[in-house]
Amino acid sequence: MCMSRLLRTSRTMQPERYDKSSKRKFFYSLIYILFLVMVSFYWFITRGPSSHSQTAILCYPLTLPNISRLDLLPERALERMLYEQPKTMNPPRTDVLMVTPWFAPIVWDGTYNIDILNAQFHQRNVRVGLTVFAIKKYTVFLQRFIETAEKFFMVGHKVNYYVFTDRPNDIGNISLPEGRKVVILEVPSYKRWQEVSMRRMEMIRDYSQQRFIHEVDFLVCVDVDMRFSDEVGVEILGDVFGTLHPGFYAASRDRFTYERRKQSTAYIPPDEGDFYYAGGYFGGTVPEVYKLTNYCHNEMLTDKRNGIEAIWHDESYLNKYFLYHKPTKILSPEYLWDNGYAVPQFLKRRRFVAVPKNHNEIRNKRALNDSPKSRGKFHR
Ligand code: 5GW
Ligand code: MN
Repeated sequence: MCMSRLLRTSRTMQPERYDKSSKRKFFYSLIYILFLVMVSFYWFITRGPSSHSQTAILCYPLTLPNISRLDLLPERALERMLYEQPKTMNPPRTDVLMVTPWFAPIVWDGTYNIDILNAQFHQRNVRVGLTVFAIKKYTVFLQRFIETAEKFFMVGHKVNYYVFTDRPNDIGNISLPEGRKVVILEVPSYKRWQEVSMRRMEMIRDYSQQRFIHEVDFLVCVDVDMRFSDEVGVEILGDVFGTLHPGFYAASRDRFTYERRKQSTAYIPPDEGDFYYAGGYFGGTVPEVYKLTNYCHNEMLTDKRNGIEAIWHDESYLNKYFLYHKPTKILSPEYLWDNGYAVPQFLKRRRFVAVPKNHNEIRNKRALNDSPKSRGKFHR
């Protein structure tokens, strides 16, 4: 009697207890699963899908094939080419410096084979942006600049001409063959010519971030008061390059017109300096040009806050940058010449030459009297 009651009660009690604890278990497992889902979701969004796939490979090295990025690199080989053998004991030029102490080549005629370089750059389908500023009256230089560039600049490669101007209506429609085009970028003009020249750094920086990075692989940034008169090709391209100023290739460092006032961020002491680089010709990959222009612009702003402006403006900041961020390639004065200088023996080609300008006509009169620039480039 007692037993049966006990049994009955236990029979009736047990299923009830079982039901309650299973519900609780179910509830706890649900929370546990939810927790797992949340943790993995958090891990996924913070670490990203790239580490996700890597971890999979690391976790299951035996079940998944160990494919790395290195196995997916495209195979590129040159075609058979016939050309003169390079001679270890017979360098192509002995009259000029062909390489810097940090192993950056200096580009001179006769030191490279353009066919090999073209084959390499065609394989990579390289796109080049040529930036040029035509502010105020300097729009007059644009027509000749582009016409001669079409004859000599990166022939056979993809080129975007980026024309920064405050007068987009002054620039007629320029139609170019497939793969080459003119892009007009409307920008403000500054009153002081020093500012016109210096603000190029800021504008190249900003457009590198917004636009150039999506459109081209390399940037070449030059003056507009110029004409191309011989080939300028992919031999100039590299991570970051500067150009030897035609007025200083033979000068000793203490004669360079670096900024010599310690108060300026562009200051370089007389016992430092490799070369005097020209402000009117530099370039490189878009990220490298971004870093360079960002540096130069920020140093200029710091100087402005301190009430000082470097003696040769953007050129001074560029020279400071290249002193402590060595260029990976250097262009010889073949790439930036001025016929006001006597043509020396070693100069086999003049590829990009300054167009003489009537200073009174092209620059405004007031500007002519307020800076060393008015004394002219041959009297530095
Ligand atoms: C105007 C007056 C004096 C100096 C520069 C300018 C000026 C320069 C201008 O009014 N508009 C303009 O677009 N520039 C840009 O800055 C041009 O791209 C020009 O090539 C560059 C550098 O100025 P340059 O070429 O007069 O400097 P230098 O050292 O080659 O004579
Ligand atoms: Mn110029």
